[in-house]
Amino acid sequence: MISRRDFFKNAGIAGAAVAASSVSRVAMAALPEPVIQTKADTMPPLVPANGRHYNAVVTLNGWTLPWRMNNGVKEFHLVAEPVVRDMCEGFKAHLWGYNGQSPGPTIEVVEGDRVRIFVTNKLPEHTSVHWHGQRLPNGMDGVTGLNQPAIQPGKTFVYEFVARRPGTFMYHPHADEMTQMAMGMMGFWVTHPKTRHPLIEEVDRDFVFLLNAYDVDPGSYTPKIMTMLDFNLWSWNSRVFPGIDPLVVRQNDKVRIRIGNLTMTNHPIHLHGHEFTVTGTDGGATPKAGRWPEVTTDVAVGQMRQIEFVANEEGDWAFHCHKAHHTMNAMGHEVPTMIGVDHRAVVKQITSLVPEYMVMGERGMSDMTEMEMPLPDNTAPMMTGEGPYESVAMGGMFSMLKVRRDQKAGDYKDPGWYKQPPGTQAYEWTGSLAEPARFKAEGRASMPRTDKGNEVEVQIRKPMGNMGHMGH
Ligand SMILES: [Cu+2]
Repeated sequence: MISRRDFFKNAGIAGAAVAASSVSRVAMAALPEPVIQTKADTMPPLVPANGRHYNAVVTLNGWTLPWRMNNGVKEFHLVAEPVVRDMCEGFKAHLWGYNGQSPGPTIEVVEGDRVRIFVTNKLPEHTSVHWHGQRLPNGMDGVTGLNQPAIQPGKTFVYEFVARRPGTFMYHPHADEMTQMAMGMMGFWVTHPKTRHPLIEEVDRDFVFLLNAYDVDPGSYTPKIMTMLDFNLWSWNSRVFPGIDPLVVRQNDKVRIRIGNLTMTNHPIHLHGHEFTVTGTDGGATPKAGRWPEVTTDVAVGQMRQIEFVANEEGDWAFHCHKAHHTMNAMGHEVPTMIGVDHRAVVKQITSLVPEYMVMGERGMSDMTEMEMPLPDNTAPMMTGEGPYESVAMGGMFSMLKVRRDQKAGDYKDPGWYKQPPGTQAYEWTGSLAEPARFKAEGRASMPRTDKGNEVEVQIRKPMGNMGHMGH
């Protein structure tokens, strides 16, 4: 992560949108110049230069779109276009997104703001933008064919509405959705409350990200858009571990994390070391009576959740999707389970023929971490991530909450690894070991079956005919 000054220096920002005061009246009649981001770094919060003040959010491996104020209207310019996204070191994906990145930039406004969004289509096919969760005039809802004609390639449409409801939202196309979302077109939207809100607390750190998934064959660059469930890259903001930045906070900070799910399956998001409450969804703030402590919350497809907690435990705490397959990167799922199978003899024979041959997973899959098998040119290692002790052996939807006593307010810089105080870390037992006492009874001994009955032979007929592909 880099400083805000570097943000403007390095981000390749194309000028005018940032400094509204220096823009002439002629320029104000024209489109706001689009602001483009070329990097996948987590940008510091974009402190509002005008309009009502708020505590800006931090987009994980992303950024917030600057606006210009035009006669009291906040004007944004989104450009839908093909982008190259660094999904992690050594792995680039050819995606579609907005303003140079996938996901697109986060849009942050204040309740009651009048917002005008110019959307320019630089894709090879038509698109539109749906503002998920917003109260707005029907003609601004963005469903192609239903609410508006499609935005054809090369055309620009204008959406304008008042951000009426404070909360957590997202935007995405409502035109060829299967393709366009599988290609990475989506972005976050936060509407801050105008005044102190009884159900929306002020927080010290406010992180946002979207859950997305891709199917990119190892060695290739473009997602397979026909994939319905068997994706091989489970990402946060189009990044996979170890490419996802940690969420860095100061001890005792009040932290909010907002998550939206635009994949094809649910994700139970799990935080270590702390309990949180779900304080809101894309439907609004959760009434206080409906909040209870959790350490995992399921984010279903098309849902958003905002969780809050006080980060009062120092350390590096894992924060991840609890579906074990979602904390891995590209691999073949057709690998059979080999645990407990000794291949040594076979391997010796095969290696004399095929020197690089290795058996996958006979002691579990963590061997895959150290696997020296050559990877194709453009892919993410399946399980990796060098930790302070050894490899974390993770991928996909995994990151860390880093809580530090001496982290400065507003500083999001990675403080490095946490050093456990002496005597507070699990350690190896080197004394003598007694055999564990095992329960001696036979299975079912507490409720023995008295009547063994007659063995019945069961024949199973699988459905054939037009369902024939199921019976194998
Ligand atoms: Cu998941």
